[in-house]
Order: sequence, then structure tokens, then C-alpha cells
Amino acid sequence: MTTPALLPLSGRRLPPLNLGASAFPHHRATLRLSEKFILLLILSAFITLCFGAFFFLPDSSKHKRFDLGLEDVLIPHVDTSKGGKNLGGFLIHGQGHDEHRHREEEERLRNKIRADHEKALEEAKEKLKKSRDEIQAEIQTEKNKVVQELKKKDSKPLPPVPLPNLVGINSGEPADPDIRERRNKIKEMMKHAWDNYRQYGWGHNELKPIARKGHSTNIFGNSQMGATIVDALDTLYIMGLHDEFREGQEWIDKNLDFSVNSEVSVFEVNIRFIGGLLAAYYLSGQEVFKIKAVQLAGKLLPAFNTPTGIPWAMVNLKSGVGRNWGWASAGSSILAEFGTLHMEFVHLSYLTGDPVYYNKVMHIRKLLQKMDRPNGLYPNYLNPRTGRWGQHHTSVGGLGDSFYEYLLKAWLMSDKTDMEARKMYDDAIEAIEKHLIRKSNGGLTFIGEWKNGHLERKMGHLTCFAGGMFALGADGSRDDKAGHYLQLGAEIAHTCHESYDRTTLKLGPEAFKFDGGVEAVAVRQNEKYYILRPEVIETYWYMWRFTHDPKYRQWGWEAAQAIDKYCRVSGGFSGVKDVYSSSPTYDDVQQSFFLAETLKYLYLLFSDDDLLPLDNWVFNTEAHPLPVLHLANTTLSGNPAYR
Ligand code: DMJ
Repeated sequence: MTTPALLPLSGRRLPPLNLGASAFPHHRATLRLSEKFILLLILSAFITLCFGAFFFLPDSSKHKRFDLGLEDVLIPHVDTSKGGKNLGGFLIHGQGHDEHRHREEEERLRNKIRADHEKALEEAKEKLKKSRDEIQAEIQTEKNKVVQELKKKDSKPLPPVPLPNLVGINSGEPADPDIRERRNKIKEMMKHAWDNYRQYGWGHNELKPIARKGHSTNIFGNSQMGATIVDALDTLYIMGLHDEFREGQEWIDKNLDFSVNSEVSVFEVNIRFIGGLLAAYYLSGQEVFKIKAVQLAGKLLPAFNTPTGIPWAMVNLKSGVGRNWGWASAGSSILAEFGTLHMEFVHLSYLTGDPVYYNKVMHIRKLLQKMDRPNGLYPNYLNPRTGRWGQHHTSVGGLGDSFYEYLLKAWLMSDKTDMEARKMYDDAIEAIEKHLIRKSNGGLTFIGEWKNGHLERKMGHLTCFAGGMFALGADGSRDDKAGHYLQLGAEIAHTCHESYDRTTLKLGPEAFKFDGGVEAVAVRQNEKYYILRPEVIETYWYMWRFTHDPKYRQWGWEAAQAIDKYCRVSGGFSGVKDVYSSSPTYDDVQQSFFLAETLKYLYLLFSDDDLLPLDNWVFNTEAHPLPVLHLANTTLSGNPAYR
């Protein structure tokens, strides 16, 4: 046995000492007294050190409870009656045998902890050897597992509901070969729009067909929610594009997730997503669409937490915090936004048996009914904190449009039993006709905008939907004025067709004037664009259904050809910035409503009337067909779980 080299106080290095019996066989007798004394000194210092260590080193037993947290493991049964004593919360058995067992146990646990630490270290080392991509893939797999677990939790089946009579969900094949050819052309345009979105924008909200990449706007928040997929589903379905439909369904099933920190427009999400999902559910019967629609609706509900129950325009899907658009008059919510929830929300209550959705929209209706209306008109702005109107602007175009549409459609959707909605529609339309509808010098009927008691003689492309609405509401109108409203619808259709016909591209501008010598023409440069909007074609289709006048098919065909000629690019379809210019520039956006509405209305225009017949289906404002709920006497009582 060797001892370590010792340093004497002088600092001079001594030779190593071997104190074993055979270490110095010839020198034992020769050790001098001074050397013996030094040895003795060293030995006594060593003994003092050991003695001190025995007394002064920390007592590890005092720390067991905290270091190891193992008291339950070490001595599972605390029974002081059998000779054990409790020392500061830690129980030690008095018997020597027990102490031995205890030490062994402690040792075993220390070894285990050591082994665990080593294992963790090894794992960490292994991780560090992996590439960034491998680590990210592992994190993603873990995340997916959690999402799947959550999905299982959220995907509880909803209560069964008797499905309304679903007639005319396919076919509509026209007998006339020319019409059939036109219909096929529209289907081909849909394929072109979808395939390019599929290739370049898949999962994004919309497509930039020239840059060939995804696109989004603030209405969808900052998330990729596949708006085009959801919006396009029912169009794909009625066109018989079933492979594409299934692709969309698969994406929705696997990827459409609403637990995202994203601030979205309540109105847009309702009409495009909830409307799209509900229509896809009714057409295909696939539960996933219903479940997703209900999950999403749950995320919109916090928007209604305002002092009046009038919802905020935007809501954060994760936090539920809502707010209004900065540009809206005096912090107001917008009539066309909070007034365009009724159809979808009634269907949600019908399908889930939960009245919460129905109550929200009926609350809005009751509140509006109680309010004074300047000249019988509904202003576009309403403050959700005070319950007061903002600026007294009224429009049948942007900011107002679909509120009126949904009053009429609430009545139609209830199998014409919701008379309250019909009355509100009739009253509103009478006031609009009195104050907003005029004839131009050239004899064109137009719908202007009411601004603080003054009529602005300007009509928006959006306003053109009203031709179809007047025709749709003709049957059942007050004082049996069906003929009058059908005529009004025809006049608006004519005016809107003029707004197309008077351009170079034969596509309509965003807004057009009836002032001085100007008739149905855009004046300001920033009103000359066409962004693939559907409203004019929508009106042609309704007029076609109610009159079968071939001119509507002809006008629709002109519009389809112009779109194909001027908006089609190799990467999809794009809006154009100036419909009066012979060399237009593109805005590079393929709007989701082009697939949901524009192409759907065109396809229906060249189909027979037995495809989605209007006695059975009501189209939401994004052209998503929802079935009429044939409910006796009440607005809503179809779901047995609901009564
Ligand atoms: C669509 O999203 C809906 O039709 C909405 O009601 C208003 N406008 C766009 C299309 O122009």
C-alpha cells in the first residue's frame, strides 16, 4: 500500500514513505529520533482529522426527507407503538437490524438515482447528435400525438337529428347540348382554379396565381385555415368532382384546427367556414364537417360577450378576446356582419340540440326590433357597448347588404313560418325603395347610398345581389306585390349588366355612378377593379330560375367568357385592376368566393332547375346551400333533443 506524497512545511519534497512491515527491512533500527518525532506528528494529525470528520461532517439523515423525498418508500408503515421513533418527521426504527435494512435501502435508491441521471445524460447526448430536422420531426410527432388525443376528446358524436328532406343534390344535366357544353366549360374553370390552388396554395387561405404561392388577408387572421378548401367543397360536390372533394375532406379532417392564436372576422368565418362546412355536411352526410362546424362556432361565441350582446367584428380564436374594426364609426359593429349569422346559427342549434346559437341571433333580432330607425332605415353602424347607432349611413351594398338578405332567408329557411323575419324584411325593403332606389336620367334603376339624409347616386358591385333578393322575396310579399318585386329584380339585373357592358373587358367595376352625364360607369380610379365577385351572376341566376328568360343565360355566358379571357392565368384566376383598360394588370389574388360563389352560380345557371331547387334549399350569403327546415308553426323545433 502506498501513501500519497506529503509536503513538509518547509516545502522540500520528501521521498515517498512506505509504512508497511517490509518497507525498510534494513533501516528500521537506523531511524533517528527527530525522524520518529516527525512521523508521530504526522500520524497524530491524521488521527485528529479522522476524528473531526466523524463529528463535523453533515448528518445526511437530516436531509433525507428533502433530498430524496423517499420517506414513504423507505419506511412505508409508520407505527411508533412498535419501537420506532419519529425524528423530525422522518421515522427511524430502533432495532439494529432495521437500521441495516434502512442503509441498504438507501444505498439502493442512491444507485437508482445515479443510474437514472446517467441514463438522462446519455439520452441528452444522443439528442445532441441528431440533426435539427430530426429533432423537429420528433417534436412534431409528439405534438401530433397530443392533437390526436384532443381530437378524440372533441369528436364526441352529436345527438342524432332527423335530417331535412335533401332533394336535388346532384345532376341537373341540361338536355340542350349547347347549354351542356357551357356547363362543362364552367366545370373546367373550376378544375383550373382548384388544381392550381392545390398545387401552389394548398392549406393557405387563398392563392396568388401569378406568384404561385399562398395568400391571406386579415379577415382570416394569421393562420393557414384552408379557406379556399372549405369554401369550395360544395361546388366540387355538385359538379361531381368527387376526388377533389375527398382531398378537401381529408385535409379538413387532419389539419383544420381552430385552437390557434389568431384574430378572425366573425362574419367571414361564419359565412365561409361554418356555412361551407354545414353545406358540405348536408350534401355528403360526412360527420366530420358537422363536428368541425360546431367546434368553430364554439370559438366564435365569446365575440358575443359585449354589454349589449351585439358581437364584436373580430375575435381571437384562442383567447376569445373580441374587438371592432378600427375604421368603423365610433367603435361600432357592422350591420352586415352581426346581421349575417342567423341562417348558420339556427342550423347549428338544429343539429346540436343546443339553443345557445339560436338564442344569440334571436337576441340581436329583438334588440334591433326595439330600436328607432331614422326614416325606417337601418344604419350600417351600431355600438355594441352603448347599443346606439353610429353614423346614419344606410347601404344595400357593403356594410348593409346581407343583413336584409338574411331577414328574407330566415323566413324562407323556416319553411315560411318565421313571420317576424318576413315582416322586418318587408318593412326594410319598403323604406329602401322609398329613400334609396331611383331611376337615372337614362332610365336605369339603381340603388344609391344614404348618408346623413343625403342620397349618394353611386351603386356598388356588391349591391347588385339585390336584384336576386327582390326576385326571391317576390313570392309572399306584402299586398301581393310579387309582380312589382320581380320587375324590380329585373331592372337591377339590367342596370348591373349595363355596368359590365360599358367596360372594355365586359367585367363590372367595384362601384359605378349615376351623376350628371355618367350612367353605370366608375369614375374614380380606385373603383375600377374587378376581383372575381359573384353578385351580378348571382342575380342572373335567380332571375333565370324565376323567369326562364334566356337573356340571363346569355349575360351569364358573356361574364364567364370575359373572366376566362381576362382573369385566367396559367396559375389560376386573378382579379384585374382596371376593367376599362385594354391591357389590364392583375391583382394576383384568387379569392375563395370565386370558387364558392361565382363558379357555383354560373354552373347552376347552365343546369336544370332540379339541381338544388329553391323550394328545398336556401343559399347563405357565400352561396352555401342549407336545407329548408320544414318545421311546423315555430322557427325552430326540429331537433327532438331541443324541445
Ligand atoms: C362574399 O364573401 C359574400 O357574398 C359576402 O356577402 C359579400 N361579398 C363577398 C363576395 O363579393
